[in-house]
Amino acid sequence: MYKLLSHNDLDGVGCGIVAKLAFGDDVKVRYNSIGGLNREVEWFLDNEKDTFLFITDLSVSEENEKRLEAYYKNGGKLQFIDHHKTALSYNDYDWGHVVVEDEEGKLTSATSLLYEYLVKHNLLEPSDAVTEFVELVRQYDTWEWEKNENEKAQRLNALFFLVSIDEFEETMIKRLQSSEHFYFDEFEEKILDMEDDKIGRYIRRKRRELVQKKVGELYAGVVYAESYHSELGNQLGKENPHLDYIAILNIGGRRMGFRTIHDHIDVSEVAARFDGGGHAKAAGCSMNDTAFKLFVEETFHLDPLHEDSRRNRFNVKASSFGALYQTRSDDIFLIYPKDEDHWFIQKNEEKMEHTFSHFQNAEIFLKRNYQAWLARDEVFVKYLMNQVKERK
Ligand SMILES: [Mn+2]
Repeated sequence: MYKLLSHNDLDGVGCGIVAKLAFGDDVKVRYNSIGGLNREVEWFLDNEKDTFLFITDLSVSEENEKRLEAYYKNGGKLQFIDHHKTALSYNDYDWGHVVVEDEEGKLTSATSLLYEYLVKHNLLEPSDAVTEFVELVRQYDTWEWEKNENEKAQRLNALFFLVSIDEFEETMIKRLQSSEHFYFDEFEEKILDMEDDKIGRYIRRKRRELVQKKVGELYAGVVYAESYHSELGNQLGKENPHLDYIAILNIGGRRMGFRTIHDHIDVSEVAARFDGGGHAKAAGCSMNDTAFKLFVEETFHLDPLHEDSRRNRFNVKASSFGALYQTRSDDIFLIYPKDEDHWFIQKNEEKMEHTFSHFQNAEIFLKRNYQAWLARDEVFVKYLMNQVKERK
């Protein structure tokens, strides 16, 4: 008999799927949250003998680590497989196999490592369909899909969240056993398209609710949302590069998330200010009193950011004729170049003293200090006509 203890995300469940392809009914699989794994390991060590234990995609507590080593030394069968940097010390054990990057420099995932292990030990016959599935899981788990624009990997994860784990597992196993290539069926494509539309509509609505607030030295975009935090944070971040990060408030859950698209910003540091944590690009925290005051009380009265005009033909960013911006207090700004490396801003006909080396820097200055937005073509044309009149 085999037992697999794995994570309850796509990569963790990918391990369960490959294990069941290899062992069929001879493997018992349990998916765990990060916290739940230790109880499962304790239960296993207390109760099960003669079972080969796999642990994938998660680390155990120090105490369980010692107990597992003792179990192994006593003849217990055990294999630990992971791809997290924090687990590299498990390679000191005979039963530990941790690889972050393979020989070709490709980032690994738990599913890709377990698949490789099973094939190498002749426990599973490789096939194109399984190889394709494993690669999608790997790309999703390592964020490589974003760089490669591999939408299929993102859709596989979306599908994973749309159905139950049991249903996902069962469907995928059947498909991988019976098909030459991995695919989504017609019904899945349909619900995934519907999900995409739904996310798109949600983001368009949330875009109009975004407020701007300087918190400490950084500029935050603040928005309330209960769903689709990754997609929302990514999209709002890209549309507002003048903001250092996006703070997403979930009042019902009394939690907040932080997302950034910028390499020079580490939002785990921002979250740490409020006793939270996470990764450089995505982090979160519970909403404590300080966070509530800064992000809720002090932003509630603010007007949302106005969107830039989207379909202009004449008033376009970085134009050598100048780009016109307006504000809620009816100020008019023109960003225009003297030459390639010198950009100026004119505020209501008067040139401001700052000089900028790029158009982008001038725009960031305007948006941070005045919350200005790119005016519509009509406003621009009217502005130019007035200019001509005045010159006559
Ligand atoms: Mn993983």
